Amino acid sequence: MGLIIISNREPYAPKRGEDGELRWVPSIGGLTAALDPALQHAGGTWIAWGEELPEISEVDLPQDAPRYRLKRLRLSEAEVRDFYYGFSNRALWPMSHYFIGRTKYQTATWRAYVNVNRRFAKAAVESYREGDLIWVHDYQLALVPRMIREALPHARIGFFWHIPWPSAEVFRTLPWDRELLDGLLGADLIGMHTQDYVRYFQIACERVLGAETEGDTVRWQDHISRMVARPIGIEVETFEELATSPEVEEEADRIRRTLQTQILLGVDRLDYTKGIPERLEAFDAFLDRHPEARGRVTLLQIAVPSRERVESYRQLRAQVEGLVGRINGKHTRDGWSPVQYIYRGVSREELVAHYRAADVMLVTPLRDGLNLVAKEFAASSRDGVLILSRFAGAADEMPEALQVNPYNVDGLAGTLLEALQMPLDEKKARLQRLRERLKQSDLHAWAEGFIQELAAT
Ligand code: ADQ
Repeated sequence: MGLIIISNREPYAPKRGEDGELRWVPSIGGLTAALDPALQHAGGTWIAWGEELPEISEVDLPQDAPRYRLKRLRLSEAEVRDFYYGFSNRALWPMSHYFIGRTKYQTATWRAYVNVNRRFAKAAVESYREGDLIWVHDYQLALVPRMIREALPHARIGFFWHIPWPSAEVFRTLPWDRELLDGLLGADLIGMHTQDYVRYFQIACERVLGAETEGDTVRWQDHISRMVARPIGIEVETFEELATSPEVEEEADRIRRTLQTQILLGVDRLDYTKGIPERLEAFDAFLDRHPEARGRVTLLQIAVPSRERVESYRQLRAQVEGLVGRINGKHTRDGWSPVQYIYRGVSREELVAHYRAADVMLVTPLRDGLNLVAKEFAASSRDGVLILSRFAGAADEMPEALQVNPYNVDGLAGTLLEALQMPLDEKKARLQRLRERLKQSDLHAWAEGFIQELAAT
């Protein structure tokens, strides 16, 4: 029995070294870390969009000891524009995160979405061998389960939706609400991060399709799909080891020595769902209210460039840079600036050194499917405090974090003070409980658990 993984992003990307040699470099992010080992173990195929060097259509991976085949779909410029930036990131992404005002529902981009989903499904059908398990990932590929099901009625198909599933009233604003649900319900097992998302999905199935739901199932057109709430985990030990390695400790010390203050940290893709402007406003309000903190606290915000071809992302960048400038202009004195802003991706070592150096981690999305940064910080920190939005899926599993409403700027400013003043033994106790829970369901358990359940359907 082999495994077929289907995702928009590929697990390894081709990079040409200075010597001209081609190397396949693992992609950053949880999906590769979780599924690459699983696929190496099972053997099979990974199907994804080959963004760099699209002329390479297939490769066996990992490069030095191949265990599975990566099939790379070549998307045309128009497909990238309409399927990826258009429908996935201007319709489904804002809608699922409750930003209806930012959606652009356009028939032309929907058509591209259908066509590209069909291409992914076709590639899966071609790769399929009797008994294989098929696991499709995320909102870019919601129609793929149905499309595969039509060609392979008896295949075992799983799907994981990595972003929030919104309330049915928000979901129903999508002009293709029926089609999307029907597409997903081609799967036998549908995973989401929280029980709430599962419940909202079932309500949408009832209202939009008139499907029957019972317990954790949805029955639609004589097929039963089972739902599972299974939040993704991280590689806890990898982060713990990295965090306590001499290089990372040294880098963390260097960050502390450079800043010479307590450190508040934010690490996000630069995305309007992540609540970065609200976080900056809260820090500004905090400095207004606590002049004694000036010169003693720095907010370090690391933002990874993201989806810059979409207008709202460019606007957000300008807004954030404007806010950083305004706050620094207002409070800077005697060689201290309140906000340090880094606009680029950083290496994992650098990232963990920042987690290690931080006194307080601010994870304050307005809406987030789960949020891996919160978990990575909890695994890496020595004695820091996690402030976590109640609108991140991870909040369910992390009651020891200081939970906040990110829309409440004054409330958040108050929580900052509480975090900065928290006694050491309380900080350690909270972190320890967080870490114990992270270990109970780490990244590999997440992937293996899902695959086992899919195999049992
Ligand atoms: P994302 O929206 O990308 O993921 P998140 O879960 O926080 O959000 O994952 C981001 C990843 O990128 C983390 O692993 C983090 O370490 C890394 N990262 C962030 N900033 C970085 C930087 N400056 N440099 C380098 N790396 C950086 C989507 C959903 C989430 C869900 C995940 C997984 O939106 O809600 O948790 O998928 O299902």
